[in-house]
Amino acid sequence: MDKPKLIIGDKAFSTWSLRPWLVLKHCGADFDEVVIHLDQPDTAAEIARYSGAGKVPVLVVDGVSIWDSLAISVWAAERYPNAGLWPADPHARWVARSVTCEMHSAFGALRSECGMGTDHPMVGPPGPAKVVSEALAADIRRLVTVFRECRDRWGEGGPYLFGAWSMADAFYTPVAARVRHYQLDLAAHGDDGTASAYCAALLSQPDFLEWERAGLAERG
Ligand SMILES: N[C@@H](CCC(=O)N[C@@H](CS)C(=O)NCC(=O)O)C(=O)O
Repeated sequence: MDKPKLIIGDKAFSTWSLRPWLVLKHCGADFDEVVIHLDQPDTAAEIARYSGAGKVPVLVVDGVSIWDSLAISVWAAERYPNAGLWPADPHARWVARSVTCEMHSAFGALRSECGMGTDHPMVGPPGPAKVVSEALAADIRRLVTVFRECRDRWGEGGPYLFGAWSMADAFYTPVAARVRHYQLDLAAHGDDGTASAYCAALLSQPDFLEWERAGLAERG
């Protein structure tokens, strides 16, 4: 197998890129990184060199492009079966896959109303507090519930959703960054402290801190 190449967007704000990067780091994978700056005149042409879907992240392995953060993460789980990307307990594993897919396909208001970009980076100090719409409030309440249910039932043994760090945590790390940047008040949406402690754990995880340092350096 060739050394895989992960094509990502700017570390300061490419939330989708962060997920498989965290996953590959967790697996101890040896991979090269190619950063394509987003929102530039040549962004589309640069991405098109790797994927017709026109989005990053893309992982190139043996000349084959795997696009989409979930597809890349599933590749990693297959390639590194002993890395613990999914919980060992089958019940926890079923739910870990469900919450990972829920993050991938839902939370539309959180994504659209709390977007990340040059003016709203996921690194550095928080921006101004967000005025929370009803749709966003519903997403935050759902997040708080997901976090509490997973932590209460399976969180023993570590600070993450299923105790030890798993793929689900990779998918919720950008959420924690949005919560921080937009100063979303989790307690006002039903958090008993579990969700905010979980977000703090994600944002102090060493691989995320490495990504954040690189994102800050990118911004100069
Ligand atoms: N569902 C995709 C979404 C990827 C996505 O939206 N990527 C954004 C960057 S964070 C992108 O490539 N934007 C470039 C563009 O639209 O020009 C995934 O999970 O990988």
